[in-house]
Amino acid sequence: MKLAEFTTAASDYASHVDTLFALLSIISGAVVALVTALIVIFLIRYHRGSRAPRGETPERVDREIEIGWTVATFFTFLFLFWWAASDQLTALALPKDELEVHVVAKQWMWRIQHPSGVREINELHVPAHSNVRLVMTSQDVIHDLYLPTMRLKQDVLPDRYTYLSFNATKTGIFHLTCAEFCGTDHSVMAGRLVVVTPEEYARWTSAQPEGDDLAHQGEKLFRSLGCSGCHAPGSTVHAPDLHGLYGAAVQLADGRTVTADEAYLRDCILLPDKNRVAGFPPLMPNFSGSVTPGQVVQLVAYIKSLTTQSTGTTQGVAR
Ligand code: HEC
Ligand SMILES: [Cu+2]
Repeated sequence: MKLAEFTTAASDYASHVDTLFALLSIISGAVVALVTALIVIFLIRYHRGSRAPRGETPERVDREIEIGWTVATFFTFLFLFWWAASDQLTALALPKDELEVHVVAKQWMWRIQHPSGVREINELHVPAHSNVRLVMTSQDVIHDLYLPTMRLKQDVLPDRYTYLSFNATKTGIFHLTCAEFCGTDHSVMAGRLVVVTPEEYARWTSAQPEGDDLAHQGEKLFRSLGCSGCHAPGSTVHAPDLHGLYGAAVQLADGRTVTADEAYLRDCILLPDKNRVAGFPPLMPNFSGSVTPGQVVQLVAYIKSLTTQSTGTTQGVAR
């Protein structure tokens, strides 16, 4: 299969962006044409020595023209703003029952981890007609994931999660690049977005050995890093039970109440001082020097699976 053109629109959202772009081009073109035409007309009509009347325009006409064009432009821009904003908001609203794929950027490659545990580098396989959500972080500097055929672009930052959601409507091979100058080899930090049918995707991920998905990898780390020593039921340290934590509201020692989302879980591991849980001794150690971003992804997947276990951790793959 050939790499598709940058200009291919491979999702409904991409088509919306294209429509908006065409509309903006038409409006801009019309304004350029109008201004140019007026310049030329006035140039000819009022050239030196012409007999065109040069008296003052009546005040009423002046005012009407002034109000007319101000109101017209105002509403045109308001309409464009509404149009663009509603498209953008639809793209940002995270769809339900999505396939969550983790992306870790580093100089100069993209590391991808699927919920089934399958990993790939500089290639992102996704099923067509499925809501895909990318959960992205960087291991070093600021990168930016750019999927031109989806008309999507998002900064990928160290120590933070950012997200991109899309639903590919076309199968094929598309561009995937870094759109933020990130060092010497920035220009080679490119890859391929491979959109396959859901059946092919399921076949592709199930080639991975059983029990090696992200959550299981995280569970192993949870033991080897000693987390379980404190967090397991019956440990001598008074540490919170992590079952049912994901998505729940957590009361913090400083009085804040926060929702335990991915960013929160990540912060608990890397920046424990930021979120001390109320009612527990502040004993959660800082793991920022001893775990890689990839391992944090696995730990977070494991902690999430403690809540979503009934539905299984590899759900969302073979849909
Ligand atoms: C020395 C014991 C100890 C170890 C080891 C430890 N923790 Fe903790 N952890 C705690 C305590 C105590 C708290 C609650 C108080 C606080 O926030 O410091 C906590 C809080 C947490 C929270 C927030 C829980 C909540 O209810 O909001 C998470 C998530 C967490 N730990 C994950 C981990 C992970 C992952 C590891 C291994 C990489 C780990 N912990 C290792 C003691 C520990
Ligand atoms: Cu980059």
